[in-house]
Amino acid sequence: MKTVYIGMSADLIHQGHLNIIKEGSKLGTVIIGLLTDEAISSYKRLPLIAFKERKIIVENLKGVDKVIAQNTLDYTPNLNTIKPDFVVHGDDWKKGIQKQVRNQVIKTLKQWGGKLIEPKYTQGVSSTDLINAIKKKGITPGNRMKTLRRLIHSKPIVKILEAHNGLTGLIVEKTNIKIDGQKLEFDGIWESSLTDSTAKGKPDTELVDFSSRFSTVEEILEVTTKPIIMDGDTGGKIEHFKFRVKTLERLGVSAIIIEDKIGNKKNSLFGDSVPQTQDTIDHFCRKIKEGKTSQVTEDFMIIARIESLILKKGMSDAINRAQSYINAGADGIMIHSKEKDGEEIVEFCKNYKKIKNRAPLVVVPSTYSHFTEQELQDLEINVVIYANHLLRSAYPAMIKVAESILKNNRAKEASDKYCMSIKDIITLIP
Ligand code: SPV
Ligand code: MG
Repeated sequence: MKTVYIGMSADLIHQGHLNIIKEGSKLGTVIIGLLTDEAISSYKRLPLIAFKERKIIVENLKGVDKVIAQNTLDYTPNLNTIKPDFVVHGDDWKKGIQKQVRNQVIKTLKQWGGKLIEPKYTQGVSSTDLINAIKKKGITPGNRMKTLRRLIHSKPIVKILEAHNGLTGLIVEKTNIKIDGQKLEFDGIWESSLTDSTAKGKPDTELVDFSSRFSTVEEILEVTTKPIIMDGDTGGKIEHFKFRVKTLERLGVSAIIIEDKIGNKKNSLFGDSVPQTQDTIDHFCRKIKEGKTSQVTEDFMIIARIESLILKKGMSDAINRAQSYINAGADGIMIHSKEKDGEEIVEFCKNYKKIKNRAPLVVVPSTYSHFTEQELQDLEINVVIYANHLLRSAYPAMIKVAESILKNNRAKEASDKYCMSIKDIITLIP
């Protein structure tokens, strides 16, 4: 009996998949190399259905004899192990991002005289179109919530951009570019206390209360499907924090990040130029523990943010706190710094590697913005948050327009130079 290898994502099974399997089963025993979530998200999006579930579905399809994991987009490792007589794939991969993969498959098969069989691609049905149609319908709170954990698990680094209202939420949701056939987009949304407060003309001191912050979250939730990380400031009183965790879970928010400060909170980027008090390890650990005990789902994440470097308490304090917060049940650690060179972040990361039960690490490179995502990834950072950039870019544009109208006693110059057309603005939201 000949062996047939078929690589597939099988996120949404359609007749195209069934046709490939049927063609494969005419040739011999069919082994499906099911792409893992990591492999799929390395070149497109995170699959809607997680690997474990996709595996059960594919194992039960007619014509499939065995399903194994394909851990990379590259078929070579699996092909070298199995040495199949045939690989079957639709002929659509001759162009685009998969072209290289195809060439590699042909080269590898040649070593033992294997053959690539390419049935005609089934026109008129594509998983991407089906998924886009599903996405248009929206997402349930539970599914949205668990996406963040899945992303952290599947992607080398998760990219989060700030939003402070529905429109900026839409920008994070929809903005994408294509480089070398690969679609690049943000993975999720940071609901920033700084930008939410600033957009309301208020200081970032917990003055904008949680009722107001939650209503911003609702605005964003209504027009997006990507996971949301809530900037929870200090988390407030432990008694209140427990309720907030439940509220966020109900909404489908994926995580809250709370910072280990107490009392009159000021924005971290002021550093120690304003009075700010760090919480005790014991008290903050209690907040984490009580939050974790009160949550209803297994998916929601409580991420502990360490302010030791901001408040000049030293590296060993920061590391000590990271270990204590993880022991208290924190699902992740955010280390913050306002230094421009990023050196203390590099040092923290080196020390953090040695920590027991390492939890995902989050950074906010607002001041050390020259670090590339690859550099952060090399430091084993799991999540990067671009925390304030949509607001910081919009504000100077608005000031310019206001000044131009004053200077010219009319709007024409501002309208011509700085504004999108009336037609574009009225059709911006479909
Ligand atoms: C925020 O975006 O509100 C943050 C990050 O908490 S920072 O402004 O750097 O403190
Ligand atoms: Mg904040």
